[in-house]
Amino acid sequence: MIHATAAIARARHSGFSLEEVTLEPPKADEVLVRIKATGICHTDIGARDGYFPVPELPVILGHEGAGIVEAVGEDISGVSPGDHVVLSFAYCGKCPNCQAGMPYLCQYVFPLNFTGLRADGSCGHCDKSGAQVRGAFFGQSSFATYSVVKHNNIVVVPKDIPLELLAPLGCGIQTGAGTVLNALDVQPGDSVAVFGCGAVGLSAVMAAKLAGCSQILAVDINQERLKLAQTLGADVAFIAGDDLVERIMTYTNGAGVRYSVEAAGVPAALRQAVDILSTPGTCALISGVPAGTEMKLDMAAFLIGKTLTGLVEGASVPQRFIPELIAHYQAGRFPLDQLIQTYAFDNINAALADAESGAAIKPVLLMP
Ligand code: CXF
Ligand code: ZN
Repeated sequence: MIHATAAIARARHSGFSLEEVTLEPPKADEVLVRIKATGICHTDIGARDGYFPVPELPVILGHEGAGIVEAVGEDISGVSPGDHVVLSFAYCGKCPNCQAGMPYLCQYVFPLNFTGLRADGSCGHCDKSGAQVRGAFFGQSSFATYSVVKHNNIVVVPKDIPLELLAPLGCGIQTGAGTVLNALDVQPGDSVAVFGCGAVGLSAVMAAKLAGCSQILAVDINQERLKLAQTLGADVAFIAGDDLVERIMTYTNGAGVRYSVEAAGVPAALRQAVDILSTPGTCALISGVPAGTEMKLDMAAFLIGKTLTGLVEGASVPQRFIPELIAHYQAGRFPLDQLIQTYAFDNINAALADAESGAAIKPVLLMP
């Protein structure tokens, strides 16, 4: 058995408790990773609070882990003990969507990422009393000092970049940047408006800058975040409000924007993100809202060439896209370090509170 310390979610809307747990050692197709850093994403909070389909508590959450490989099962190749790795979402690799190069649309995305059980239905984690605790959240449950993962979760990364900077690439940063670079495939000269300047939205801003967009508009309710968006590449910042559509249409001389990204998780913001589109124009809906959240749109607008597309994880193949983003960071074109605030692992509840209040953009926990 592997002995680890994990932050266990035992109750909705409550802090996590740090406890000693045991994990089953890696099977033939699994890898044991010593987690050194992990980001906190709003999906962790949503899963704890019952907005995402994790069937029951207790559970070990966390899905932006990064660490060092300690052991590999006998069927594993391409990853060795000592490698630095970033962990991303789980996918089966075999279903038609995975085979077609779209692992983010894996047909088993919910069972593999949200049930808290491994693909074979086993649990793998026990607490001190021997009771089972769900793990395998996004195939990794990285709010722990050790994680046992499948090959598909793993991206091998350079050893000379601190793991705390790389951890959030596994979800939040890849989601925002991938939306702009992989899904919308913006071109130099395009205009893009980003709604919501959290880690996902700011990653979209950085990606739009990287891609050479000529007009990058940032929208948020928080002035500080808007200032940061401008430092990271936004040309202009708009404080959110009922008259936003009017203000953006005036700013764009009535033309609207070619692309918009809804990363705020607010139905009214989605409506505005569609209303400010030029024709043709495409809005990407990427915020993780609870199932059942409804939106109201003008149907007629779509007749004249507007598109609304929804996507997860920035339509990324992590093993390809994360190394690309790391290369951009190394070249000084993608300053992801600007988003990150670190906390000691045993301070996880303060980090969670700062994520919920918005005091921290991307809290990253440092494991001992
Ligand atoms: C989430 C976004 C909302 C749907 C499930 C996946 N991605 C990661 O946090
Ligand atoms: Zn996430």
